[in-house]
Amino acid sequence: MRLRHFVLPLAAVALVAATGCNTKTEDKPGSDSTAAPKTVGIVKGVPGRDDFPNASLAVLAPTPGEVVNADSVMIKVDLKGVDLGSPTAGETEKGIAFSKEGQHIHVIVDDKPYMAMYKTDSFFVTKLAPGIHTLRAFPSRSWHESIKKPGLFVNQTFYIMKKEGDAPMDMNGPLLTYSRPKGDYKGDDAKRVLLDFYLSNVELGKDKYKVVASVDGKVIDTLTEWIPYFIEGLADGAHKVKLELVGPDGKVVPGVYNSVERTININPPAAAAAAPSPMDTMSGMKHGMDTMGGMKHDSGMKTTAGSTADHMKKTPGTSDTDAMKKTPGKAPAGK
Ligand SMILES: [Cu+2]
Repeated sequence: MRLRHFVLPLAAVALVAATGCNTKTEDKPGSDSTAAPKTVGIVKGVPGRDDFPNASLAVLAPTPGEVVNADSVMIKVDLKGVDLGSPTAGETEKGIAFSKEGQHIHVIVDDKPYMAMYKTDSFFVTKLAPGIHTLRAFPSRSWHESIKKPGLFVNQTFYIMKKEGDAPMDMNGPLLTYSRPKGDYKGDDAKRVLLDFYLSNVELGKDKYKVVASVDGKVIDTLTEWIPYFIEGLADGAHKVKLELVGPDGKVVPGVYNSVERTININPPAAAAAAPSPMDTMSGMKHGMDTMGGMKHDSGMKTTAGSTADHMKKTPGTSDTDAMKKTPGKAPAGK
């Protein structure tokens, strides 16, 4: 009895000492010290609920193969089954970045990062070079996860000023469209960064096509499912995220869009973040800012008015005033 009493407190002391020690070692790497190296990993996400029965997307302008006689083009779409600007149910519980302006369409011109489109009929893309351009578009949830369903991906070409040039790749073959991550991520949003892409004419699988994801030049994971993923463990600073479509033969599928690398910023310094802050989720997207610039101010409208009028003339039945009426005042804030 006496011995037991003696041993117990000793054991308790030992236990406390051990626990204290463990806690200490656990605290060290897990603390917010930036010196601790982070391991970058990719984890599978749970695809967002399909709340979009019978949804469809079509681009009304420019029409496929249209020659636009201006260096800017107004993109008009017909979107059914997805309410633009509405929040997606569950957005606050995801613990990831989402647009407070709600659901939107990711519009991708050529090899640029996507632009977020919140209105179906007042979206200008400006400063386009003469010749051929590719246009891809698909709707996204407010947290930027694309809605992966047949009938929601638009993929077409149009021309600026002259019908010249070929698409930079076979747009009807296996096609990877990089969507996310993009831009700047701050605070809690930076802990889990959505990795999302669109696929056309291709199926992923262990013995099929795959998407190889690299961060800062190092392959992190080979993705065999068309679902959203998350990149975790990104240290503060700039990172290069690369997605490559790889065939069953293990080779990168030819085509410039099938191998895309973008730079994102994790908790950028306040000074660097200050400049693009009005764009927030659009930050880091010069292309998008250019695009939206023409829509926000009256002076901007004047810049595009002439070219729009030229463009609209070619479309019988659509008066300039109709096209212009919808734009002023209602321009999206650019997110
Ligand atoms: Cu988005």
